[in-house]
Amino acid sequence: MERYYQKEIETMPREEIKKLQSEKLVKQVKHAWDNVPYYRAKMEAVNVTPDDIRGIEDLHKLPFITKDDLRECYPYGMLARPLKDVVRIQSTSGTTGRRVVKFYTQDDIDIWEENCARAIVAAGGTEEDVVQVCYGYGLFTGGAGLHGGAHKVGAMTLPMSSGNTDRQLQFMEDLQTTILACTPSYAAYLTEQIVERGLKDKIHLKAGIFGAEAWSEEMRHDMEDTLGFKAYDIYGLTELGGPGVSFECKEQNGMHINEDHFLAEIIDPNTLEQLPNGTYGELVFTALSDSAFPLIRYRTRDVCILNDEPCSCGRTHIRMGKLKGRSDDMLIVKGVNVFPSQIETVLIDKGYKANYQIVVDRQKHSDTIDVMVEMTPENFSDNLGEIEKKEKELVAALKAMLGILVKVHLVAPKSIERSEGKAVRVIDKRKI
Ligand code: DLL
Repeated sequence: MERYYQKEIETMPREEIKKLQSEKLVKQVKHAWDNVPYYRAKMEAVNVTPDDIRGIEDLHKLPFITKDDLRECYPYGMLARPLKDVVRIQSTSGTTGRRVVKFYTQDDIDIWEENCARAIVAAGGTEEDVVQVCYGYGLFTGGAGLHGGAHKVGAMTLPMSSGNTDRQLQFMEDLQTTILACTPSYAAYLTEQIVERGLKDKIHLKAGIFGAEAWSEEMRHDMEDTLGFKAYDIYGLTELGGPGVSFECKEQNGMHINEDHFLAEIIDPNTLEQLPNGTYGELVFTALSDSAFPLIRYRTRDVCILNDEPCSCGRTHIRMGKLKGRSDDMLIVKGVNVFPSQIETVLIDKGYKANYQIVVDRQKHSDTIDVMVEMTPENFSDNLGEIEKKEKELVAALKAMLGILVKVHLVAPKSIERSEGKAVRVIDKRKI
């Protein structure tokens, strides 16, 4: 029987979900208007007041919030509660400009952890489980979110944080970890190490909860086939609290959005018009419950599709498809849109692993794209003729997928640096 963390909410009829969202939206808009002068000014600029918002059908009238707004408001400009009510912050790494700081009241944290608990239960987790959390702890939301979620489920939680692979594997074996939570690139590295060190029979994993970066279906199957467990996707972003905005169920076919807390839209990033479900576009979220940091129509830059068809797991919350990438991760090479995930799909399909790096450059006014791909121990060769043949095969497959010619360089196994957190897949020298 399918297990739920909050069955009543997770299986609520759609009409009721919409009604709940409408009620919460009206309150949230008023809360932001009353307490965030910056947001009030944004609403006034488009001649909208809280009285104009009577339900989710009026959402389109509201202005968007972007990362630039958050940077402008740094650090306290979006805070909607007095500091005495705030108990925590988490933050982005801030590699591209000012950091984003997200504030939480205790209620905000409880809801966030419950969202993560829903994800763990949907992946089969119970109080019998041993959950090894190797997302980074600290300012990054991954560690804290899954840690809090695992506690709420009542599972035994291993607060490992990322890195120190020897220790990760030792604990995984000794304490018989059943659920692994980390980025998919670190999961792939751990999988590789488990095989290499001959530990497969000593590992008891039944599920993985992997997110924080894009990963392909092929990568999922590769890990699942190697370790004999189920790998589930989980999505979230710091601005909305962290992981647990959405998560996969046993169907592994899209991530259920926790719609009692998040209202999702897909928009055309150019016209900013709402798009119907089933169309690719930019994901926009309104946080319906966040009290300290109430983001309304926040543009995530993530590109995906929404699916409102019923799911056989019984959850009624809408699903978002695997992310195609971020609109700001999307490379425009020779005028063509290229997502790293498309390249990954081809590589894994052709028997390689997700150990690759894409280098984009510009020479004589023309873009170049080079893909370094690690050979695996199974398809390794040091015969130049054979390497060239394999490279040509990949060039042809990538041309078919992307429509442009890319250069492929097969490199020795283990020569591309492994990541313990989010992997660095793209080096765009045009921006350097
Ligand atoms: O990555 C939160 C998180 C932690 C999610 C652990 C899942 C697991 P940020 O560092 O703020 O927060 O990065 C958010 O990461 O806008 C997406 O572009 C990307 N991302 C997150 N989850 C996924 C996923 C955390 N499942 C940004 N698939 C988001 C693809 C993802 N991309």
